[in-house]
Amino acid sequence: MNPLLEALWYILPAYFANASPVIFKGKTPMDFGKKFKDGRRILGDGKTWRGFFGGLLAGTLVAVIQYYLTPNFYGSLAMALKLGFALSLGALLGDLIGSFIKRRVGMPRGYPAVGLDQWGFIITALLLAYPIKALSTGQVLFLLVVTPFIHWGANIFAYKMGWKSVPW
Ligand code: CTP
Ligand code: MG
Ligand code: K
Repeated sequence: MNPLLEALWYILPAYFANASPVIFKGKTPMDFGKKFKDGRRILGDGKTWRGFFGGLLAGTLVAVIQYYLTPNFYGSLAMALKLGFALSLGALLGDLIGSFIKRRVGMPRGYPAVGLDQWGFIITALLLAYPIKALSTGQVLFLLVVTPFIHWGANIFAYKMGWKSVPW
């Protein structure tokens, strides 16, 4: 496989984990409506338990499907499961860290934070998955460059589909 295509194939579960909460979104917020010391919400209503676990499941499932399409890329189903789970958990945790930071600087839920929204989830996904299966430096840089564009494209698509109320 071309190394750049390989990098996109590798990161796919993280993209799905990050995007699917838009569809799975639930009601109970992960911070249970609680406020931080600064009087603002810890995470806000945009982060729900259902979205979190739905994203975790969707991302891991994507890796399982990928395994059956390209078994040699993963070597074993267990490897695909581990990698898919780590990428998904990383993506979702990065998104939570992003929301925590956004609330601390006073940005309301849904407010676009350029940089944080597009890179936060990918950096934590790469960090958690790296010990399981490493990418080359070139592949990591490639993903850092293309992810904001894919993120924007996916959000515009979700907006047009009526899944999101804002196109970012
Ligand atoms: N979502 C969810 N649970 C998550 C992550 C996302 O339910 N753990 C859903 C929410 O409905 C959220 C939507 O997916 O509004 C889009 O996610 P995102 O853009 O990350 O959230 P925002 O609403 O923009 O909130 P924030 O400002 O905190 O990023
Ligand atoms: Mg958002
Ligand atoms: K986000």
